[in-house]
Amino acid sequence: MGIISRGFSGRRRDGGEKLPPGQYLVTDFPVLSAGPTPKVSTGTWQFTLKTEKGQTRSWDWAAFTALPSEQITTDIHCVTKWSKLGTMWKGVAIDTLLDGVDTGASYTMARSYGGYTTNVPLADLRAGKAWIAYEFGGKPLHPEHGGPARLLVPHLYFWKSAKWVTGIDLMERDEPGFWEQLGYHNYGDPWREQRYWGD
Ligand SMILES: Nc1nc2c(c(=O)[nH]1)N[C@H]1C(S)=C(S)[C@@H](COP(=O)(O)O)O[C@H]1N2
Ligand SMILES: [Mo]
Repeated sequence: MGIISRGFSGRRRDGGEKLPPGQYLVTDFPVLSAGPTPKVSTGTWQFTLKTEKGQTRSWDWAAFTALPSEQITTDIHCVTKWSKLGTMWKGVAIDTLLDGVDTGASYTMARSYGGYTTNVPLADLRAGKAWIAYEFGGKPLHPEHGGPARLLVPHLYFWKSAKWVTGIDLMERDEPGFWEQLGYHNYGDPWREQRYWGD
């Protein structure tokens, strides 16, 4: 092994670089929404986990924010080519929501207030890889960035991190979500540059 370290936070998947291929660094936090920001108050907010057999578990805001939470520091990568390093979030791990849930599903669909959907394999939401985040930079998540709460799946392109999330459906068969039907890659690994169909 060499002794030269190229990154202060360790090796990345390509062997040291922090930016996946084709990405550039931003220091601001761009807002990318396919439609208007839905008005969702914490008083009416609900999150529902639904299994492939139709069983549901729901939390209101008080119950959700009483769940064990984690601080997450992570890089994020948008398919429009901006990346932001070291973003800081607070949220509930999907593992926590799945604890004790009986499922044989391999796929999921995240559903948002306003109708946005995105599909993610269940394995990509497990093992400390994804959260429902409700704070950014120590403050409540701003509505433009998905507040009250959004899905955070930082190892995939950021369109998979559904803003204003209100549920996750567990599914036996995969289905494309909103952008995935419109030409975005079904999986979306930034390190393999899976931006569009055929990548
Ligand atoms: N509900 C919803 N979630 C969404 C989107 C959207 O339009 N609606 N856009 C996606 C895309 S393409 C990106 S890059 C990120 C942008 O998140 P940001 O606006 O907080 O940067 O949210 C993702 N989640
Ligand atoms: Mo995006």
